Amino acid sequence: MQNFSGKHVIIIGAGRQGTALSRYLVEHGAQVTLTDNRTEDQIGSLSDLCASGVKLSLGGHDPALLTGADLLCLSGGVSLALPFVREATAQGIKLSNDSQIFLEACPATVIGITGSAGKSTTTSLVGLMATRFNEMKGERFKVWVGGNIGNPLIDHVDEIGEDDLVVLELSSFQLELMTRSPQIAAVINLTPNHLDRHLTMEAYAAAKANILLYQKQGDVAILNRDDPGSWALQNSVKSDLISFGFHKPPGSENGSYIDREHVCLKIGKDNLKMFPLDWIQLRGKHNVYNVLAASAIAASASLALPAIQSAVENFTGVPHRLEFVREFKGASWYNDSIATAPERTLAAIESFDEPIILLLGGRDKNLPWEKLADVIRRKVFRVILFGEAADLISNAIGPKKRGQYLQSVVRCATLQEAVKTAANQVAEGNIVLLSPGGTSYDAFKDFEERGECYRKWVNELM
Ligand code: UMA
Repeated sequence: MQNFSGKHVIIIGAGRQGTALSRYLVEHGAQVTLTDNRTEDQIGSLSDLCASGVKLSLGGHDPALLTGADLLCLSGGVSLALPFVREATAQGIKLSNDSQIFLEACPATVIGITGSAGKSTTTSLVGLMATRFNEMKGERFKVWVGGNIGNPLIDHVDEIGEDDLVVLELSSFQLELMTRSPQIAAVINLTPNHLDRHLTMEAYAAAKANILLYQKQGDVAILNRDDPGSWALQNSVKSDLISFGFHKPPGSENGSYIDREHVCLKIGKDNLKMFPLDWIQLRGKHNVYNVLAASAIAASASLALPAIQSAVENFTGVPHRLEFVREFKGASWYNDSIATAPERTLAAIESFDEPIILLLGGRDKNLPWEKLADVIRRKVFRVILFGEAADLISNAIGPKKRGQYLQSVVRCATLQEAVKTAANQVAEGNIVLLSPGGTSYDAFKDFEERGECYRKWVNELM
């Protein structure tokens, strides 16, 4: 639906996506009602939106709003299983969201990036590669980076020109109901995540597959050869496939890989040495994959090699993702608040060789903890648990076994208490790592607020 004039649109969720979409739709002539479970006291002032003509219906979702509605738009945090959404579907009201409407309206080439982990790092790095390329070309176009990374781009779609380049991070929540795919679409990995929302791995994978399903001939799909979840999506590829992985793509396949300590690219019969691995400034094997992914994506968007090289050399990462906070008591303290699934904590642990004091907890998403618990027993020196999932994780780790590397598991009520406990336990040469494995929603607005609080409390330690 692209002519919104006079259409009755209901938007659920007065967060970043919902407010941005409300502004866009009202400017395009729609009659917009924004509804949220929370009250205005809880959300904060929405007077600017009201002044622009958006109607508010707060403190719940009144089913009467659906009468006469043409379209219902969902924010990422809103489940398709919500009774209000089910009722709309039963009444035949079309569902959409900010990303779908963005892709329908955007005149530029869009690079869409999704995955279970590393989306924001890969999106930011591709954004930097595109920016460097643009600088080298004399800034002839604009680069737009946004989406699930934090800033919905729907607000800016009218400013975007045909020759611009968009790098868009997409979540499974956004993809779940999309029927439009970006011209360049990457699924960088696929491991269990958000199963509290999608319920099954099949449903989660099906949501992710939508990034590929609506591509056309001439588009490009990017998949990870070494990740079974991503690689299994080959059946959904409708376009040219470029892949990435540690080993050279076999036969006639194209993609990025590692050879003799260099990231390389194979396209047809050509093998290009792109840059040495030691240019990568990020820690961990998972970040080497993110760089391989970004290099394959950039190459498929025809970004020149010097731009790719310059971005890799200068990229130091994204806040809350294995972010170095400070040295204290001779130990290095890291903030990996983005790790809201056990798999992500696993990747963080694998990034260090030093003794780790791990701050673990938050809210569980109905994910399995056993694999992480096993690695913790073998590779983590001390664990400090906090938040709602503390008991669950403690049970998964189990009682101390003879000969295990893990020395202690301590339980704290809050993250702040966990930071103080870590400060008492820490010794020179340790790594103190907040990589919680659970979401922040038991105690914080989101993972960013949790990461910012952690950073503040760590910086206050004396
Ligand atoms: N709400 C309702 N009814 C409901 C559920 C929620 O009214 O049944 C309301 C809440 O009261 C709240 C609003 O909806 O006011 C929250 O919506 P939201 O959580 O979608 O918040 P936004 O600020 O719009 O954030 C969303 C993304 N959030 C989610 O997908 C959960 C942000 O990703 C994204 O950065 C932002 O849009 C900009 O695009 C966050 C995230 O955790 C960081 N994403 C997940 C991930 O990366 O794994 C998917």
